[in-house]
Amino acid sequence: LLDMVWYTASMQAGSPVIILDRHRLQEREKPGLELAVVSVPSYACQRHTPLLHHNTTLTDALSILAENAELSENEGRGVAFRRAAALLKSLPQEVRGAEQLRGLPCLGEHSLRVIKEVLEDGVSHEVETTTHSEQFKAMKALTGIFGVGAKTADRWFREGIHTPSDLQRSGHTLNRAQQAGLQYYDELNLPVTKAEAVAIGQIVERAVHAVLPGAEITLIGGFRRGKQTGHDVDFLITHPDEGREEGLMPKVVSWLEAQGFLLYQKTTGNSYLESKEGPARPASNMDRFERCFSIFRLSTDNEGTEIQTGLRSRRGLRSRRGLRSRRGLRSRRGMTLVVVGDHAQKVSWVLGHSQCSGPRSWRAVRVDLVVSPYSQFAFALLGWTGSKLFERELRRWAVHEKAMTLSSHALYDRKRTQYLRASSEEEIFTHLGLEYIPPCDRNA
Ligand code: DCT
Ligand code: MG
Repeated sequence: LLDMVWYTASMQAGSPVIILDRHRLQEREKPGLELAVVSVPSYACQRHTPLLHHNTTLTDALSILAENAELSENEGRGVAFRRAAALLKSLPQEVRGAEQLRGLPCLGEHSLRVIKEVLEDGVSHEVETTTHSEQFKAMKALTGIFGVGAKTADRWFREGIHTPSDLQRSGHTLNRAQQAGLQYYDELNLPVTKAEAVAIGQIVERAVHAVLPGAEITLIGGFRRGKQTGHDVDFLITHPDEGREEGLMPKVVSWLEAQGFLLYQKTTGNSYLESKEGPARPASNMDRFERCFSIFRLSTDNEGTEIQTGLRSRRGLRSRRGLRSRRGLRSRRGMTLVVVGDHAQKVSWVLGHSQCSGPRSWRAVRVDLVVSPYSQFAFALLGWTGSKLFERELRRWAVHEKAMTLSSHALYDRKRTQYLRASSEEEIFTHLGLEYIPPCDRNA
């Protein structure tokens, strides 16, 4: 029985499926505990979804179709594939036959068809066609440029632009984010490792503590869920004395820029005001925290934990090489130096990507910084830990099952017409009537 970790208790359509939970089975071995059976709930925020699971072949196939739907701006279809994939990720055993899926929630007709095909033939025709499609490849390549969304990519694709190189040749006017996205394209599409995230965390901590001692910095996003790589690094910053965090970001950004750590940054101010916001769900799921989208210049030199600052190396370059002009200067090692950055007095010197002829001692990394008032910290932490689908499911659960509105700022109870305060994620799960799911099990 212990080997039968999960099974469908009833083959009758519509009846709840019973699974034996592996964790609880282990618990059962402790004397005095009853064998526990649990049903597979339909909201991802009711389930434990670990990072490593047993159905990657199936979830990879569904994720490609989800991505294609999202790139085609078919959000509903994308979410349907993501929900189906998330359900499979939460199962404690590999699915070997479609009959095992009978009665499980979240599996729409289309997803089931794809799953059956993969189980029977090893591949799905639709997935194969998608991955080989010129449009899908081009849309992935173009939206892989920082600052380029599906709408813009689609417009360019229709003009015959399929790759970043095509875009470079096209002579299109690009905004500042897109210029940086193109300049650091290859690096920004390389996964960021946990070690790099930790190194950036040390820099962020130095910057934040330099301008606001006592502030707290938390690594959020995928790394908080236990991922070993990510597409960016996300940090949440707060201060126990509410109000001290106001206007923090411009000071942090100035410190980082002065030290030469930023290749690009765009800061937006905090526009959330509970009294004005009202309980209604914001039009967009985007939160209104003070936020900085940036590209960091991370040293890859082996200098132990000491990170070389950009300023030091820049000063060194200038003085050693006697650089006078600011554009297109040739260094002694034959590398071309290119100037980036907004402020003439805070110019960052970087080795031109295409002209670089020798090894470089740093890489570009996408970093998101978010500042939250202390009283909203638990909501911000929950909202920024992800996964995206887990967050979506939490908000859906709140609205449909609890008549509540959840955002990264607050939780509002529509029946009691009041905000529900919380100082920890656990309290928010309790308000929502949900079992607490730790970050490592939010990988839906
Ligand atoms: N988020 C969300 N909805 C979005 C975008 C983001 O709820 N539309 C939340 C969930 C994750 C968090 O913000 C950080 O976003 P990302 O960095 O995009 O996600 P990630 O899980 O950290 O993924 P990666 O590891 O690739 O960075
Ligand atoms: Mg992230």
